[in-house]
Amino acid sequence: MTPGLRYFPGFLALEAQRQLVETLREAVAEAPLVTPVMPRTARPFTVRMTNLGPLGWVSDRAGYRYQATHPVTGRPFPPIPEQLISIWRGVSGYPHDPQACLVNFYGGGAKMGLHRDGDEEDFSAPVLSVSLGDTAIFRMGGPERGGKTETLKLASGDVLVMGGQSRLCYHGIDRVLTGTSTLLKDGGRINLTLRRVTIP
Ligand code: MD3
Ligand code: FE
Repeated sequence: MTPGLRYFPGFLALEAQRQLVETLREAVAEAPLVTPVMPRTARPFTVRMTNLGPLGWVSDRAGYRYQATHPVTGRPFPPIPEQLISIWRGVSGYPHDPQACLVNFYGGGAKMGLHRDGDEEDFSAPVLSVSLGDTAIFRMGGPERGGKTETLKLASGDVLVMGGQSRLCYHGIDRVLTGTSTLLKDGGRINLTLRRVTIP
């Protein structure tokens, strides 16, 4: 495994997962999921997204960036749930709280191409991911595009921490295995990524 990548399978018990989904339902009612588009081409993502916390990651014709307000409602994003902050404090090993929680929703057929997370200023902070709902095939590569890759199944309740060298490695979601979880009423997968954006 890539140095700096830490995997915690089944980190969240079922009750904790249910509690988080309930909190997310309320947050998404306030800050609805949007279908982002790729810069320049305006090609839509298959993943729908929203954010929690003081900053949110958005993609539109103009580019990728972090901003303080929801791209459709113009309102600030709801706060990052305490449950997530406490996971971050417990496993990130980073002395400052996360500033952004990107919420990715994968419905039928959604995937995410191989990419690097490069829109943050602070690469010394890890990225922490929490998976909920259907299992995903996650692909992890190295620091260069075209290098060798390996896959890992991410199931509901799994936590992944990308620190050190893994922080700038290529990664993506090949596909989601429909019907592998009953956590979400209408199926699908939610991935939450907690991030630091600015230098402390
Ligand atoms: C490895 N999300 O939002 S989470 C993303 O499941 C993203 O929705 C995927 O990639 C998802 O940017 C993967 C696991 C993950 C997140 C960030 C990483 C792996 C990472 C950053 C660097 C290396
Ligand atoms: Fe990513």
